[in-house]
Amino acid sequence: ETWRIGLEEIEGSVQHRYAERFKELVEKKSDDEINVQLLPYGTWGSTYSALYDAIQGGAIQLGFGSGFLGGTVPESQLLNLNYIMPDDQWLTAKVLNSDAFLKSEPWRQAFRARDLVALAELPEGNQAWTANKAVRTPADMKGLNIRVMDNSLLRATYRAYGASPTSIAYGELYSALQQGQAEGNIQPIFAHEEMGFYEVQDYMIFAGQSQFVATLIGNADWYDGLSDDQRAMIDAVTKKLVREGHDIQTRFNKKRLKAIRSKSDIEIIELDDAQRDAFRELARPVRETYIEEVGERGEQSLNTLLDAVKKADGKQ
Ligand code: 6CS
Repeated sequence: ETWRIGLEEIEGSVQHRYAERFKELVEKKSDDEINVQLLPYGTWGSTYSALYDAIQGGAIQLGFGSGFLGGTVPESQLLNLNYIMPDDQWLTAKVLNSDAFLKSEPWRQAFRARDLVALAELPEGNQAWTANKAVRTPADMKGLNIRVMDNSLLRATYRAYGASPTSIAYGELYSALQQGQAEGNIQPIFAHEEMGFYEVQDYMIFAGQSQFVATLIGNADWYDGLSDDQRAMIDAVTKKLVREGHDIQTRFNKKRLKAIRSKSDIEIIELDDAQRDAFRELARPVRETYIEEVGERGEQSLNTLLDAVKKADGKQ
């Protein structure tokens, strides 16, 4: 039996390392009855919607869905809202993978309604902005042609900051930045490095707005057709990979930040709390936009997440 897993990222990425570990664990636990095949970005077609379509249709059993998944599962845009998760990245990984959120009815149904199951959430690290100018305040972002993933909530968020967001495919982003079709970018550090984006940007800004989060999705019919033992195995593997996934992203992002610092003279700007608060305030009403655009199941998903965050924060 072969399970294929489609990745939104290239070899050497956080998704790829996670998938390698998923493969190792599944093959070992199944005594090699299951063979897991990794399909990195570029091997399954050129647009993310082709990947999600293939998973929905069952041609590919498993894969990752992040910012672009909003077109397929609108509720998933929840994971793109800014300033809703704790600053503590490990706490975020735990909350997103808790039964209270991941197995909650609204979240489950959002994926089921599109013939998908959400098996795990993979936070891939804090995202940094890059731009060809220094950004410290919303005024600095005014009119900035910043590239966002194709996701209406991200567009709404960056419009709220005053920017002019534009959506460009991941594979076309390097040349778009180089040629000035986009003046800014938003990525976790490892991606700024491995895709070379930092080479064509002058400033890197840490505003603490959100981690990059991808959902490990599976085809619902495929999942329902598995044996109970196989489903329990997936559960055990994804549970184990919550900690490992966090460790992978931490290691990758630390190392790649060092590499960026040593290979370039990009200027790194850390916003202080007051500067972050200015963006935090502007991001707040976008929660309402999410509810308006996505509807009741979106509102329930947001409330479930905010509840889970509050409980986890209180227990810290
Ligand atoms: O910005 C993007 O389009 C892509 N960035 C990362 C880090 N992963 C996949 C995503 O689609």
